Amino acid sequence: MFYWSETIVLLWSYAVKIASAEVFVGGPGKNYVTIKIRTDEGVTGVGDASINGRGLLPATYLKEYLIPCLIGMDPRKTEDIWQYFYRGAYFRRGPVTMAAIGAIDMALWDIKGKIAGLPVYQLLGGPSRDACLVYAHATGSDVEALLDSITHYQAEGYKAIRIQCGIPGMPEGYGVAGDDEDTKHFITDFTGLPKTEIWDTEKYLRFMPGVFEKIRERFGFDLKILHDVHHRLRPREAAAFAKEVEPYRLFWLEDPTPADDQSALKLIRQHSTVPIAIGEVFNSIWDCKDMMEQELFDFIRVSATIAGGITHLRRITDFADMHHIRTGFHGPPSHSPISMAAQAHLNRWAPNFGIQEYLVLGTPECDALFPSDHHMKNGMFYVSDAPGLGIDIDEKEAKRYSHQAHYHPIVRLEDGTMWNY
Ligand code: CS2
Ligand code: MG
Repeated sequence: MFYWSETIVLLWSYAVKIASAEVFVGGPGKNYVTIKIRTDEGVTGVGDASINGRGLLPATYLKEYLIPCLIGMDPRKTEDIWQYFYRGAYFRRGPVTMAAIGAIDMALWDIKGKIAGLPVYQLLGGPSRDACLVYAHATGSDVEALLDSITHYQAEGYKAIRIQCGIPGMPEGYGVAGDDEDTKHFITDFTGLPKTEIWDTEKYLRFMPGVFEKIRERFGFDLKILHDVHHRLRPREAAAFAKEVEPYRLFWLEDPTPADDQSALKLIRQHSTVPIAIGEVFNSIWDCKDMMEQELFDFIRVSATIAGGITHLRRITDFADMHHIRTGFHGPPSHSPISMAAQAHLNRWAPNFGIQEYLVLGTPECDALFPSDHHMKNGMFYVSDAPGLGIDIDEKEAKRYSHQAHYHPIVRLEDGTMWNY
């Protein structure tokens, strides 16, 4: 039997081609880099390529090198297009390349979902859970301020909270709130050169365990607490610290050592069972394959934005699962809500989901720029059931913003030696 309707659907789907792609740079107080791809049938998809402090690079990579090749391709070939740009670059990997490939990949999954009439998590294998646990950031310049901040987030319903505390003698430190909202949300100074922060490992190691003790005294052990060392310790120091904080039962200890040293975690593992999270600076499975095989950590922190989009994150997630590693994808405010949406679909699917960092600002300006009905309730993220990623960029709103150069702070020891931010 010959069905005309099926033939028309087949003809339509065979004909689909990428007609155009546009890159938008900027956002409310942010340098979001967004690609919007359009097919010849008018179906659109969006992706995020934001790199904090280096925003123009992925935008240029997309505009000058990838988009010219993309026009005319079949948008449903997510895997082949990913391989085309990854293998085709010859000089592989690196955050700029992987962010540009990742943004295209997110947009193509978005289009694929819209063509199929399904949310992306259904295309990945369907839901493994109804909603996904997220963690918020509590911070204080001293312990009392930190305890107040935890109380605030707990009252909002968060079950998992990252804690960062000012250290006496180190007035400004990573993740510690200043007086204004900007510092709290890590928006670095939009003028001038990088600001300098001072770090002292001894002061940190002496003070920080007592902070965990006070948190447990005040909040008990039901609250999941996380902490980010932000690459500051040497392996021996990190091993001693991890051992000392074991009684406070952290959900995770993040980036205890510089993430580029693949063997630094071995010493920590030999001395402590504290769960380790690492990977927000990784952009490829090849940055962590050996560590995963050796089961040196417990949560993988890669992001869809820096690590090649949904296609590559799915591959890393599956490999992680074989080594008892759960996901804890990076969710900084410098990545756009499109990145959060892409990760939310992976989170809803992944059998080895762990937790999601959640810092999207949710201001009216941000919601106007990226309309979606993904939502948060009681510390849980609920994924939209709209076909595709369930998020868009409002092109008119996008025209209001442009790129503004800014830097991360840099870190020096008290004697002036450069250290790790
Ligand atoms: C942090 C990041 O979210 C985190 O865990 O380590 O906020 C990191 O400092 C920024 O992404 C750097 O741009
Ligand atoms: Mg971190």
